[in-house]
Amino acid sequence: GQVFTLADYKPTDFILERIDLTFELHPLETKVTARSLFHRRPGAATDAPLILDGDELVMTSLLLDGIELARDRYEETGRHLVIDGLPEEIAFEITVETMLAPANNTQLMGLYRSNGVYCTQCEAEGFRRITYAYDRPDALGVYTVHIIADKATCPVMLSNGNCIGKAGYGEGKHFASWFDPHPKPSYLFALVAGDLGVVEDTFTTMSGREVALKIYVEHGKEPRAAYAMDALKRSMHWDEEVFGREYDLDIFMIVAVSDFNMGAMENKGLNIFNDKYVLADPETATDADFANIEAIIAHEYFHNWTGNRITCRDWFQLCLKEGLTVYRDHEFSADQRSRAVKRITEVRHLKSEQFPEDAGPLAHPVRPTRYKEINNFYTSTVYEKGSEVTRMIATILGRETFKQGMDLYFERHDGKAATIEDFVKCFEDVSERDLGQFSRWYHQAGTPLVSVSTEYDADQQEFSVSLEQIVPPTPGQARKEPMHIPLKFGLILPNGNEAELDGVTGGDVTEDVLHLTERSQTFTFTNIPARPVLSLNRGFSAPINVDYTLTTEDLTQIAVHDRDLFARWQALNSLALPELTGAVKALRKGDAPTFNPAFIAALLAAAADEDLEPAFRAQALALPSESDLAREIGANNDPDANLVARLSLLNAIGLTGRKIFANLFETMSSSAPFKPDAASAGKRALRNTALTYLSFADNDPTLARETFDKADNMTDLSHALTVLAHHYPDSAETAEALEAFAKRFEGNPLVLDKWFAIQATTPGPDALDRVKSLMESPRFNAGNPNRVRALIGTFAFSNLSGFARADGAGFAFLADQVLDIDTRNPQLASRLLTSMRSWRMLEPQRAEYAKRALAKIDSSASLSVDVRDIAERMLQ
Ligand code: B3K
Ligand code: ZN
Repeated sequence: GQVFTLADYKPTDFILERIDLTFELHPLETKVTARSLFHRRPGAATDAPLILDGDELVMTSLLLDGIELARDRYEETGRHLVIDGLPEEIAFEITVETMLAPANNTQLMGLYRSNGVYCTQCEAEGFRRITYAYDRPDALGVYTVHIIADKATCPVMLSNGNCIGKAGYGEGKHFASWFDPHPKPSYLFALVAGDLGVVEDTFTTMSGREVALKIYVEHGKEPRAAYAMDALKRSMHWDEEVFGREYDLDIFMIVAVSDFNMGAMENKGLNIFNDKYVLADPETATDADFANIEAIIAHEYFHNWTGNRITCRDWFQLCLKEGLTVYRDHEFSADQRSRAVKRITEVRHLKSEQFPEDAGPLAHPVRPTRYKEINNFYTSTVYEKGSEVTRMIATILGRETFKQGMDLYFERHDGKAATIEDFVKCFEDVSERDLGQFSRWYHQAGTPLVSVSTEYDADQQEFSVSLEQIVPPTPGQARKEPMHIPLKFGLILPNGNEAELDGVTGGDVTEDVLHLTERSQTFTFTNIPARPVLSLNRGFSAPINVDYTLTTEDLTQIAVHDRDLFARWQALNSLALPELTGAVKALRKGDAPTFNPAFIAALLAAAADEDLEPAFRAQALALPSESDLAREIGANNDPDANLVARLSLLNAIGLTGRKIFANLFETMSSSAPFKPDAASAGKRALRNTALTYLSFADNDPTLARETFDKADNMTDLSHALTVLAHHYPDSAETAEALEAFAKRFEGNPLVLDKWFAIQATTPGPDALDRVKSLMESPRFNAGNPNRVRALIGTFAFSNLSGFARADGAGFAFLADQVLDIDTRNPQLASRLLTSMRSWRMLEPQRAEYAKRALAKIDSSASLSVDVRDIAERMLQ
């Protein structure tokens, strides 16, 4: 397959000025006429041909300045349209007419139909499935779009920018014209046409302009868009307050569709969303759904500045818009909710998704330098680690200077396509700091490991911290240079107070940040009156692994006294991990696991501590996941032992803390009407966690069943169903509850997705048969990505013991599914396949089965580029 490399970047030979698109919509015969105005770039070769991108296009006509082009002037190569003999200096117009069949477009890239609605997805390279074009982010043009469609089936016709006209058009048809004044790359183009309901509101910007806000949903679902609308207005306000960014068109639209390959898309002025991230009400959405909707609405809106106004020069720079925009949405949610709890959920997510990616065959730098299929690089490394890198810049520079750097970035690059170097330069210029070493975070893959040891000299009253960093080898990068790692820290004295920092030698310390820049470095702090406990990487200031063996007493000191709540959670987590790994060791030797009562006591103390917010206590009680445990063990993993170890610890905690949990279950309940805010959600989370522990302690489904019957919101209902399905899979209570749930929500696909996901995550080897029989159920729909992800994706990504079962049947199943789905939707298939990214960490027998499944895929002759790329890298 073809490899694209950063080093090969070259500007286009021609400059696109504007493009006029006319769509005559029809499910099987949509005619697209694209008229583009180009001129030769000054300095480009005078005989250079115009080379436009295309993918599976049927071209029915090609004109140059309105005149049909002779057959010997152009060539269609399958992926390109090459036109020769174009003018040297004057601008010229190319008119391409193509025929599309949106109803047959199962890839969901380009123009397709979802539930009768025409919609588009162009990022990264979908526009070339609509017409021949410069389908690359550095080709910015001004778009005018005309849509012609049936009045009856498409009363709504939308595109980017502002609507400049709408009228009847022949029999039974009408047209609408849209003009977007902001030059944009093709990936931000969008079109929607169909019969949709709309929710409307307005927002007045900081300079007093009124913006019309519209959210389009299926008829009847309008009330479920209210929360998304509220989140949108809060996002618009926040971006003005915090980043000084104002919206720039008269209208902002969101359309929810039910068939979508990802979460949402930031098309200029016309965001298109997976309806999962728009629709919510207490009866059908969980607190997690509400939080996701808020975050994704914000994320796509924030792209208007970080992505759309300033876009990427090429796709290697993807993190320029994604990492930065994730950072912005994280900060937004932190301001809307509890900052510490938000940070804990982010870090949990980072560790369970990005860390395994960075430690396995798919590891790649935040800014990659080569790809075969760009869609395979919309990864948690580019997004989440990219966000962490931005966060570290803010940590190193401090809030104020970071803000100045952002302002400079907006000023310098507005309306342009930029690179990571451009971005970093802005922060260097405002801070006068050299960020050269820091930039290695963009270029070196792998999670750094920092080993820590400390020493206290009572006579000298000196405390020294020795740090050593190792960046592990990753595919294509055997040797790494030392990174600049900013570590927030504090020294906690025996009385629980923080030591005042007086002097330090051995390295750079700015306020509460210690800058590790050498491979190994010792920082010595003077005038420390008593042996302190080092609290390191507060707030997870750097995305690293830390090897630092603290005693239970020291960790408990942090867990109880740290003024950084995140660090308290982190300490509890560090206490839990050795309990789990110890239990795994015991189980694999055939012994019964035992647990340290001091850990359980510390955990229960946090659970019962009424000074702590409920959401934090729920997070503390949520033990490290099976995937965290697998990573901690590193090699030769037995997922069954990992599962049992974790269940045993839950059981021990449940038994010891039975009273506390019973009490929390009572006191955290509320008779007030449901509110989705963070404080109410925190109480529900703590109460539901208590239910989980109680059901462990009592080994009885009654309480879960009662909770299920009484629940008046989806958070409680789906949690109770999860407890029933996971802990009592074969009980009558569970069977009845599953049936009742499905019957009640038969007409609501998003809720049925939960029903599938809950059953797909029932632990243990039986899960596979369950998944297979659910696929046979009439409720399953292989054509809907949300449904496929809910059942097959959740099984493969989130059910480690079920998926990686000892006989390899889970892997074989996934291979067959990937091969089948790949024939319709390569992006969905390749994403599912990444669930096997940690296969080398399994014990040899399972790893062998995983390898066979991958080899089976790899040996298939008719793979998409997407799946082939993942399979190959996974086997390398
Ligand atoms: N930019 C889109 C993702 C496009 C994915 C293309 N395979 C959504 C987002 O990150 O906001
Ligand atoms: Zn994004």
